[in-house]
Amino acid sequence: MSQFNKEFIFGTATSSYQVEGGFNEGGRSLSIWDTFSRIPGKVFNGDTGDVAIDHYNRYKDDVQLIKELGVDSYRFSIAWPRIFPQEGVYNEEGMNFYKSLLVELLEAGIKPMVTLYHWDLPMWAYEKGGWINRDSVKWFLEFSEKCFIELDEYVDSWITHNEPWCSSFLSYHQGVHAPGHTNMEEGLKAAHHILLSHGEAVKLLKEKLQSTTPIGITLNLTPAYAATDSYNDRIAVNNADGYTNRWFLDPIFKGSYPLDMVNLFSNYVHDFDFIKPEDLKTISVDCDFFGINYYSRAIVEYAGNTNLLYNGAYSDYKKTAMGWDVSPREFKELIYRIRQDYTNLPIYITENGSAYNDVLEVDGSIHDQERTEYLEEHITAVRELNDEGMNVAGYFLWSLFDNFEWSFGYEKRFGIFYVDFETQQRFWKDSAKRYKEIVRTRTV
Ligand code: IFM
Repeated sequence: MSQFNKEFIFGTATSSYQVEGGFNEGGRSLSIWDTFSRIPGKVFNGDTGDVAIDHYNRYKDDVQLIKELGVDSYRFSIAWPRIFPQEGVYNEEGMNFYKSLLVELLEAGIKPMVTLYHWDLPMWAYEKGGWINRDSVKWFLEFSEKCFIELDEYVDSWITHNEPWCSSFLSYHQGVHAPGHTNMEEGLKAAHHILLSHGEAVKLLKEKLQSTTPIGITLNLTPAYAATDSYNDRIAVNNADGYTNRWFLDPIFKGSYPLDMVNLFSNYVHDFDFIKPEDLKTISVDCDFFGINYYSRAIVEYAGNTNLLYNGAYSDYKKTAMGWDVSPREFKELIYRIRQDYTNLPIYITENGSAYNDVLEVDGSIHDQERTEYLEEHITAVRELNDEGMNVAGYFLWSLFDNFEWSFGYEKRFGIFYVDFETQQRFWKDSAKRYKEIVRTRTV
């Protein structure tokens, strides 16, 4: 049985809005998620991130848990409204929170991987048009520059954006995430400005600030498979892949948008003038690594009555509590494809994990066998990929804790630590114990 080498990074991940709470503490202003979660019907059970798992106040104890878990690295994100509660108004107290967290991690021997944007756009930015306003690139740069200047010395690697597909299409086209708009043109503009802000932030760190800290972007990629071999289902799979994966991979790695999708989108979008001539050069700037979040494959079939001509189709795979297929084989196929079609950069799996309906036993144990199997299967896939020379440099389990799962509120538990949301007590699930063993022995 082969082992992970000493350089391989095992980590775990969270994001600011999902764990911090302290929504009105330390000079933080409101984000789009504070507002969206208060709109009846947008989030399951009316849950909000006001308190979340109170990581803002409990971060020291949480870092001790990460240390006990034994992982090499911890990935977290910075809440933009803590740093710039209003346009152009810097909040030192907010920055000090992240400095303290970083110092705590470093003292515990844990490498910090820091994401700049994991969806908590300040309301002041939203009120000026949010990501559909090209000025969002300027606002994001002001925020990034301050974070780079203040925090770069503590940070092991930077991620500009987490899952631009979610912060653009899911948020501005499908309306499932904040701010809840349902307009395809807005989705495309948001995606473009988010990608552009990524490219500009990378240039800022490397060229203006002359930093050598590695920086990259994280995409959520969902390999799509056709329900049948029919010609119609082949169109469906092409479009699903274009909308979910290629619309982001192509500009980042090839410096162009896929023309088949431009063609399809042009049925619904008036003009593409928001894409300026130099933008794609900026978006395809050289990075140091590529982050992939992988959860599941998708099976799709032709649906002539939909804008993109596809719908999700039936699959007989076993499912997580999100209804997502457990699909480690397709995970490997995705990485082969990235290597063949897109990049040789080191890949970090910046998220991978599963939600299940956990039961807290009276003795404080949680026997989450399905999650344990899920992580074993996916980490085995990573090891096999590396045995085949695919250069996966690290794996971050999502998530460290049960937390605010966006429109599902606290209903879906992704953590390897169970959180009692009433008492804020943390409990080791069996999956956390198993992950600890995998990390310690560097074998699955
Ligand atoms: O919880 C989310 C995370 O914020 C982004 N990636 C997917 C996770 C599970 O849905």
